[in-house]
Amino acid sequence: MPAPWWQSAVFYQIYPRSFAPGEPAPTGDLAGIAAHLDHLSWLGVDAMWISPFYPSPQADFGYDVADFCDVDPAYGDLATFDRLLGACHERGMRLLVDLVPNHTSDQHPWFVAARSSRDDPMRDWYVWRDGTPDTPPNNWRAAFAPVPAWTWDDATGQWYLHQFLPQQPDLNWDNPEVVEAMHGVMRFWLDRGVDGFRIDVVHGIGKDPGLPDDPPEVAGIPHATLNDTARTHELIRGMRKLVDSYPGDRLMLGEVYLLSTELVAKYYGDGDELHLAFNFPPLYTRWHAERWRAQIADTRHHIDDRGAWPTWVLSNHDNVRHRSRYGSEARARAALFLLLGLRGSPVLYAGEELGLEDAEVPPDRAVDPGGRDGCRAPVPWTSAPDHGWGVTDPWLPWPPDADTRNVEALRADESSILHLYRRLLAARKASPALQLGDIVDLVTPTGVVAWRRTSPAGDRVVAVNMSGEPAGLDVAGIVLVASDGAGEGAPFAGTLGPDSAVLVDPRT
Ligand code: TEU
Repeated sequence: MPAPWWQSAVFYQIYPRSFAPGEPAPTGDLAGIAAHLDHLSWLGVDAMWISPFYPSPQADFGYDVADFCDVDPAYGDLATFDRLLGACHERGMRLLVDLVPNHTSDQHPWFVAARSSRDDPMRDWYVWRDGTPDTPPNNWRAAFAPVPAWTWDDATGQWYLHQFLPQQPDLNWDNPEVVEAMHGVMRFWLDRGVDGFRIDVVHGIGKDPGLPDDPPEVAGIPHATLNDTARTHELIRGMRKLVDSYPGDRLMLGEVYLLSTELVAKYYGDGDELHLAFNFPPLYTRWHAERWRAQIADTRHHIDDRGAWPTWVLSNHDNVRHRSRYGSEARARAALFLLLGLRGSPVLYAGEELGLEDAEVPPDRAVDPGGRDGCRAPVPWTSAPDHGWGVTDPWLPWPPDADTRNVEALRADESSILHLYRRLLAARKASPALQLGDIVDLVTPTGVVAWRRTSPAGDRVVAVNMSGEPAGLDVAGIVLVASDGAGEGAPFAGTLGPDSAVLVDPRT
């Protein structure tokens, strides 16, 4: 059987508010995405996932959903969505929407009804507990601020659970009506033709029925990073059955925000839960060869060895961009060889192909309750003062150096990081070894990680020098892509510069 499309695909995340507006505006929208599909085709990505664009009060910028089956007027409407999906498919690109099953907005009609009275038929769609206003039902902490994951509802005299903001009450997946309603949401988008879902905090949906306290040594960290119960696996299997009943290899790419690859791996089930899961420990690994070697081994041991397919991600809308974390463009360039060279499906975050750093957001411009504004700065498309947005002052400040670091300027410069992204994406697409091949570690000097990807169609060797010194490397072959662009097409000279990487065709 040929491998499903999502194993060889390169994914690209779009944060719709920050990508591009269709008409001049301070926030991006779906028409803006449709207008920039040329950029994605030119770059060579295969699939996109779009962060939430549903009607929302925007307390968590769309992750507080007030209607799962519509488009917020700020982003367009369902007809715009259908046009965007059609345009993606015409170009051979796939599209995932972001499913947010763990919680709704407190403005969602379900919660409005649930909150209206203890006797409301929807009361049990959420997690309520008795008590007194001074003592929450357990010690669970909410995300974003050091506050309880429970809010007291004075009118009805009970606590409700929210692993995130008080404006994001958790759904009660123990109620079969909730399961049916969320399956209905999935069918709504699958029937429209989406290629699958990125699933927000999917490990959060089942709750331990006893709601036990988190152990004291971890009680200070958000419960959302700890919630891990057997019940969730059952619920994911139910979602998987539904998704697999559709033709065309529809995909469930789950966000399992548990900071251990061993725990993440369990959410693949026995091939009957998530098709793919985000694995965040590598994202939190610093630029250090031995640490990366350990992460690569851990991923192989826990994910590949159970017959599952890994994913690799270094930036997203929740974390400081890796260009900023790693501290130099040279490292950001070399890091791409990890993303596209390791075995698994890479997920890129819009703007990383420009080498964008996080924006500096002054306190009076800060809007995110989780302090994540910097990585959500608008994508600069041109060198003009409005950077292609039609307004000079979008919802967040521009990222640094937007007058030179933008799509227009970097496309005109073949030595830019943008062209490096394009070359390495093309080299990956041309290589069955890089897309689907096995992976074998190579022995390397300190400071370097290197591996061989194997395939009957021809092997590939990838080497990344994470040290500040040049490193000698016993690899023979032709350099296909180099992170600094040097020596491409020529035999590998045997030395890798500091903070740099190469892709080599080892046939001599
Ligand atoms: O993120 C889940 C999550 O655990 C993160 O919020 C994480 O705790 C935080 O970003 C660390 O800085 C998902 C979405 O990706 C995020 O944008 C949402 O805010 C969150 O769920 C709630 O829906």
